[in-house]
Amino acid sequence: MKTKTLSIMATVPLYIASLGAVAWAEPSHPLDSLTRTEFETVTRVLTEAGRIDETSRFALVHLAAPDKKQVLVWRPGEELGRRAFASIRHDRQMYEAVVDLDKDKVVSWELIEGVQPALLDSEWVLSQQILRKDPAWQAALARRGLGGRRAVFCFPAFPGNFDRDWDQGNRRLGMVSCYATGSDKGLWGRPVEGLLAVVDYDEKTIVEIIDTGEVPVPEGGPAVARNQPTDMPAGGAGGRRFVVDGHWVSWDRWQFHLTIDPRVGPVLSQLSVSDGKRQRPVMYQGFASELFVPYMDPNENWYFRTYLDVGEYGIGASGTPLRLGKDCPADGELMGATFMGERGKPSEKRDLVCIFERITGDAAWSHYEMANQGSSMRRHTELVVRFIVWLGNYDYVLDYIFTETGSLKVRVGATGVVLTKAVTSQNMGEERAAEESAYGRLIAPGLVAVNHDHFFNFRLDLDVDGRNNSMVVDRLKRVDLDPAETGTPRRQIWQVFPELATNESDAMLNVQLARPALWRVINPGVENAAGNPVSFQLRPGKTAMTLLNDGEIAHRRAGFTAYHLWVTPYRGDEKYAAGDYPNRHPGGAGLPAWTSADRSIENTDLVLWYTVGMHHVVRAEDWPIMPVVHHEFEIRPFDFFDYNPTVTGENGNPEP
Ligand SMILES: [Cu+2]
Repeated sequence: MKTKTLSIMATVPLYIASLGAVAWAEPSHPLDSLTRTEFETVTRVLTEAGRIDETSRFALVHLAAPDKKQVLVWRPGEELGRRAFASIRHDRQMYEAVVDLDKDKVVSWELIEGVQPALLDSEWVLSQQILRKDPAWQAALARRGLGGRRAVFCFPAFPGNFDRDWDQGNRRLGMVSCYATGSDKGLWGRPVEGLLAVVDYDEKTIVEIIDTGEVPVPEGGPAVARNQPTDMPAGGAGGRRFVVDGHWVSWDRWQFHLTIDPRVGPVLSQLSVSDGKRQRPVMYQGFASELFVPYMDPNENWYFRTYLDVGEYGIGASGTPLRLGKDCPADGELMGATFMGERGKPSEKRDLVCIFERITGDAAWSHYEMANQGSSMRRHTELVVRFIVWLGNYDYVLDYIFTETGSLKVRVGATGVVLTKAVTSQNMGEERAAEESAYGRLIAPGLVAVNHDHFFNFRLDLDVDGRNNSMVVDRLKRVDLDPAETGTPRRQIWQVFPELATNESDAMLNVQLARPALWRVINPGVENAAGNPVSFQLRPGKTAMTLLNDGEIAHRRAGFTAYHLWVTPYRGDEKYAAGDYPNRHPGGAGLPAWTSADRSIENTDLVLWYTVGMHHVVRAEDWPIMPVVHHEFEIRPFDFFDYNPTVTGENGNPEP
């Protein structure tokens, strides 16, 4: 392989070899998560500086990572430059602070006007309390034969922004709806339909009760939560081949840094692959930047359900604790995280991520050679970083999967309990059934599961053999031929026509079966043995396109769903596809705003934003618990290696 630019390969040292045993408590790399002591320092420094008091609420606290340039040249033993970012609600306003953890100093404190943080833990509690002491609400429950000893459990959700009277003034509002408890049938099949409270968390009052009439609480479905999980035996290749050392994970050719962020969940950084003696960078960072789940029912109790789960609720801190041998194979390894509590006290959440190796039973490749009647086959083995988040009723299994063939697959599994609406119809043969199920499907007596979408956006900061990359769209197009010219009777073929995306608008792309294209991030300065620029391809899998457009305010709030792929020049402060504060935002933030300048994306540091979509028309078999529906995409080497990286033996690669 020929290298045109100077020693890019030397920029990724093998940390694992150099660090030895890393104590969890002490950060040892600039991207390591904040430790308990560091969280405590944030609270102390901001308190001593007079910025916060006991009424302040921490909405988000995480590492303020050093500049990417500094991280890339950092070497073990050098200063880490530890800083924390904190987003704080104080006196009904939002502030952003940066605290220097080495110097115990407030670096910045800024008022951010007109924005709202994600849901605070205390607002869960308040949702119950505000309703419980409101006589009008209790009367509405009593009319339904509920309340008192027939208890309900209530869930807060955010109301979006629909330009209603109470959308003005940036009030801290939630929409609270309830489910009847006291049955062994499971909570989510027993909605208290037609009753909703708009609550003001600052005033601790109900702004409005939306009561569209009583619907009997359905009997619900069989409870599933108490089913014992079945055992998951060891999945490895006999003897564990992966190493977890502090935040660093290495397996086969792969090496990466792994942390768990309270907002986005797992963050994979500085991913690289070994190739002979070189360690070659592939991606600087990747994580789930937003999740949009709009429901498709215009009813007064349902229209606002257009959730932006990452920005409005946060998925990292809602990770399910995983169990070895139950939620992942027995020979996996678990990783936890420390998060800041809203009152400034950190707490540890254990076992949020499971790292494991598995032999899938698939073939990595296979061939039968006719000439010598020999067959060769390579088993497919992969390393999985698993994170499972529960968001009320729904659960998502998020797997980052590394393969020996050099690919990173991102797999999202939707599961859990679908959101249902109580109706009077018990069967589709009944008079009102068609009308009552117009926006969903009757999946059990008295229960309609409402149609909805899931759109998962991933921020993928690829650095293919270094930072200077370009985006190439290889378009496959039919070419009509003239037999008189070619001298053969063939009249049609397809050829590959590469197009360089020079600006952001060239890289707003959709998956289209009728207009096939390869999306590749190339390094124009590095060639493989055949003289082609090295690249990684983003290969979409099953996905869906939104059916909404800018005529709908909920769509404008999730403007990133307008395209499957966006490509932007790297900016450290552009992290979330729907913007920093999507909660109650009127729309247009994030990708649509950043790309409006149509910046250059040629031969520069690129960030890819890819959205995996799913239209969910619920079926009976999704009840009472939904079998996992997987959606997946792959980032795979394309002319990055000189040949199949799993070919062993005389070509010099290690034996499996
Ligand atoms: Cu769904």
